[in-house]
Amino acid sequence: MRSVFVILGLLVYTEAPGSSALTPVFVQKGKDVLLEAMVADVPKTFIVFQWRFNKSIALVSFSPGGELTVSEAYTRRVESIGKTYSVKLKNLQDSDSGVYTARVIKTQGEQTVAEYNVTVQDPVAPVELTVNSVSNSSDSCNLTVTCSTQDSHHISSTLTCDTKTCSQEGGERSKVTTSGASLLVYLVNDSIICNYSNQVSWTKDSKMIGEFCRRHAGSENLSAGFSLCLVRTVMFSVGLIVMVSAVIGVHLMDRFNKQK
Ligand SMILES: *[C@@H]1O[C@H](CO)[C@@H](O)[C@H](O)[C@H]1NC(C)=O
Ligand SMILES: *[C@@H]1O[C@H](CO)[C@@H](O)[C@H](O)[C@H]1NC(C)=O
Ligand SMILES: *[C@@H]1O[C@H](CO)[C@@H](O)[C@H](O)[C@H]1NC(C)=O
Ligand SMILES: *[C@@H]1O[C@H](CO)[C@@H](O)[C@H](O)[C@H]1NC(C)=O
Ligand SMILES: *[C@@H]1O[C@H](CO)[C@@H](O)[C@H](O)[C@H]1NC(C)=O
Ligand SMILES: *[C@@H]1O[C@H](CO)[C@@H](O)[C@H](O)[C@H]1NC(C)=O
Ligand SMILES: CC(=O)N[C@H]1CO[C@H](CO)[C@@H](O)[C@@H]1O
Repeated sequence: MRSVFVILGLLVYTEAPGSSALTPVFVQKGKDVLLEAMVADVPKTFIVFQWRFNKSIALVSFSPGGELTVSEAYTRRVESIGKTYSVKLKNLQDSDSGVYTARVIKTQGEQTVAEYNVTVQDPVAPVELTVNSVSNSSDSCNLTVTCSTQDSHHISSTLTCDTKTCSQEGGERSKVTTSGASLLVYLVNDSIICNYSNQVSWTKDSKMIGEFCRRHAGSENLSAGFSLCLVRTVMFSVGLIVMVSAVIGVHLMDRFNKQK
């Protein structure tokens, strides 16, 4: 009889953690995180409602009356949100990365009601996109660019332009760093863009291709060329009209004088 009880207890215990999914949450270092208890799941009668870190470390406990007890290690870092059993953990540091679990302890066992996998990340470092080399001719222009991050990651890419469009050799270039940030170099319209990002932040740098390949792609180039041509035509026409008018004027004046 006793062994049946133990087996049942084990069943309840092993089944409970699977009852709620582990939700991934990314937080920027120094910011706060809201740990929401799925309040609808909280049974009416329980002994204690508890938030734990990495299964073993207690953060806070709520009594059925809603009374809050904050563990010593978390004093002034935890705030309860209304009467919902949800808590806000403030000023997160790297050591706060881990699994946060809300558990309801009842006379007949424990139940997990919410579970979060919190990852604390630093914002990504600034990036700089540099043009390493330009080779151009009358009908093509090639560029090699390198994107460097201030934390020493690099990625290079080669661009080939004909008189109308530019393309990136091998398509978009990307790289994922060991800390999980991704570095991406890609072409949009007539700019080459480098984007360094993680789950909490991103930085970018970009260059207009037109700065390096004058005759080639670049939305200004063709329209600029066109407007330059227009200006020349207008100026030439105005000049011609002035000259013709002058000639006619002189001629008319001459005739007028002769008639006199
Ligand atoms: C919490 O668990 C994570 C892995 O889930 C581990 O990386 C981290 O060091 C643990 N933190 C503490 C304080 O135990
Ligand atoms: C929590 O998320 C981090 C980052 O995505 C991952 O590396 C880790 O394996 C996750 N931990 C658990 C227990 O799922
Ligand atoms: C640019 O690259 C293309 C393809 O690799 C090549 O055909 C072209 O000659 C190059 N142009 C210049 C100016 O180097
Ligand atoms: C190629 O680049 C050089 C240096 O930037 C520039 O002086 C030259 O005019 C360019 N040639 C063409 C055909 O665009
Ligand atoms: C690219 O050009 C199109 C058309 O001019 C514009 O609508 C779009 O916003 C541009 N994209 C970017 C990323 O600048
Ligand atoms: C850079 O990448 C991040 C993450 O993918 C994205 O949210 C952001 O809009 C991108 N920035 C630019 C300028 O494309
Ligand atoms: C080569 C190229 O893309 N040229 C652009 C120059 O400007 C015109 C008018 O704005 C654009 O239509 C072209 O795409």
